[in-house]
Amino acid sequence: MQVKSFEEYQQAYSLSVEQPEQFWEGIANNFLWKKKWDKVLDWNFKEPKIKWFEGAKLNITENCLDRHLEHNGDTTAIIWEPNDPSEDHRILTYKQLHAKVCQFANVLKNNGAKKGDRICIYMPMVPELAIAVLACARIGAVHSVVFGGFSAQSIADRIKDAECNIVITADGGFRGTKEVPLKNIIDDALVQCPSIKKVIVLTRSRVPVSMIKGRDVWWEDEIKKVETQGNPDCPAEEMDAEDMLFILYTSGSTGKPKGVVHTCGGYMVYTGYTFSNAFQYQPGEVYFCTADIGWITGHSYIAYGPLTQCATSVMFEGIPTYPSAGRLWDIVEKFKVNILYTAPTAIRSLMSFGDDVVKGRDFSSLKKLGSVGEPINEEAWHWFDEKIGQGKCPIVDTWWQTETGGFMISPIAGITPTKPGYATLPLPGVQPVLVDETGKVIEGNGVSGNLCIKFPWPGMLRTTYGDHERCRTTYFATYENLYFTGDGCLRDEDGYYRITGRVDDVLNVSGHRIGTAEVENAINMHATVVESAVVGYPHDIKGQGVYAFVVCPNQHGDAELTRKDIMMTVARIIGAIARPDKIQFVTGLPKTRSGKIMRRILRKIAEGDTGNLGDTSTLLDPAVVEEIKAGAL
Ligand code: 6R9
Repeated sequence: MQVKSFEEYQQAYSLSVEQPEQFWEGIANNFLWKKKWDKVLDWNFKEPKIKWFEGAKLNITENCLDRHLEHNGDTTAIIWEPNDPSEDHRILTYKQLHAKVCQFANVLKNNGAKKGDRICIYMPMVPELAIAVLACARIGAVHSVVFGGFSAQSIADRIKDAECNIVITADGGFRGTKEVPLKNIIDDALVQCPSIKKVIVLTRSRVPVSMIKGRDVWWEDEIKKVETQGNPDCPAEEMDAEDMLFILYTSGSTGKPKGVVHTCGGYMVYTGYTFSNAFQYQPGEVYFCTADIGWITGHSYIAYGPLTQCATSVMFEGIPTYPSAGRLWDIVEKFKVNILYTAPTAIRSLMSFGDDVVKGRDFSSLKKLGSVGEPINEEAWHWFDEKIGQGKCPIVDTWWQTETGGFMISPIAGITPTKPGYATLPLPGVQPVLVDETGKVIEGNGVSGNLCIKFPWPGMLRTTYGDHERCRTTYFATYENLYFTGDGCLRDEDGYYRITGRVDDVLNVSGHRIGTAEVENAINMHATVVESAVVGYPHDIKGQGVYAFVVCPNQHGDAELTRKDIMMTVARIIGAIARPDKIQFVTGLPKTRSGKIMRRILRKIAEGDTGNLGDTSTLLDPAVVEEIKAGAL
């Protein structure tokens, strides 16, 4: 499955374009199926309809676990490093992970879970999170993992949208110096969610929590019940390749977050193939992805992808700056990490602590580095390359999205010549095109445009949960017969791709996707706010910061207090991750005569680029611009 040279990459790429079905069939044959497919691919981007490996039967957990047991049962699957370095780390071999997944799958069954049910998971980064995810997949239940930084309201929205019937959570979780009261947040969410019949609570921080009779049960008690039942195994549910595997909510330019749906067969093949190739994973290597399982990166490249390849993964509960800015390097040294996959925002943040933190460190185990989540600036790229990689580790800058399921444009480690800031070339099976505003395909090199993909790949989203039309209009209606990514991109003279960032109203704050409309809605819910407009601005560490222009004439208390009230409102409605970095109070927003907010102007002001604001003649009240400029933060 792994290409071994640039020539092999080119051959694989050509085959994947000329005979995609033959190409992917060859890749799929490397996996374990209960029954093979009748048809490799059936598709159109009009509806859209995307079906890969139709008629095939499988269970992804047999590919992640069972098939490794005979020869690699004692291989380490997960090395878990706790938030607090004085707490012991944990190791789970494939055999142990398999046993725990089966056990918890039986817990789910005992609590009424069935194939097709949607189960919400809101947990800290502990091995039980991976176990919960895999246990759902084992019995054919659809998981919907919600990142621990989201608010009760956001959780409730997601539970209602997917009509979940079970929640898996923990009493609390640790992140740096903070304790997150997960169960309390769930309790707040569930006030709005009558569909939830059971809440399974893992003990982690052991803070006092309310446990409601008949609804809430402790994870550990339920495991004991399974043990007394004396049935440690749980046969894997037979799934159709196109059965739903999971839902993961992500932000777009309008409305509430949408539930991106991935299915069993194609997603498995795609994450396994891309993990194996981009990182050139070799047996025995220790791989460390610093993401949280609550995001797609954790789903595809902590949980599923690496496990299908029998990899050894480090899973980290904490944050890179706790207890010191050397924590990631402590972990690299402690477990002799060979592959480190992290985000530009983490790199920039660690850079800012100066070279002392990296001086004298033993980075000799590192062989390959990876970056994901946002464009990596050249300064961060070079620092990563020189200070961490010691100039000897290829950096794979992997461009992809929640919707794509896995890597799309990325170097293959040690094989594709890299360039700072470039995601380089499409992986086999990926056919990118650049289009102009009118949808015309831009040919040739040395060009830029909006990034689209013109042919399906197995890991792509199939729909948005409960609203297929939304999937169509968001991704497939902007340009005919193309999947539109929402990203701008340039292709240089060598045909290398560089992602330049979102071209829609989606912000990328510390690698997290946040919709400006979502933040505006939250701000507008504050009692004294009349209206608001949210834009991004360049932020040294986060990549982008959130800048809010807020009309709020009747403030209760002084401006500073009102600012804090608004922050609190956003934290309550969405979660702390969406809190504005800057709030500027204004008397009005720049609007056209038809009432549209001219965001272009606000963006420029937020960026501090007020020299030339362009044409403001269509504004209803140009004077408001002068006021906003004068008050810019
Ligand atoms: C995997 C993930 C997707 C958006 C995407 C783009 C940005 C991700 C990138 C990158 C430049 C990279 N993005 N990786 N931009 N270079 N290597 O992050 O998924 O959370 O859905 O975000 O992130 O703008 O459209 P997701």
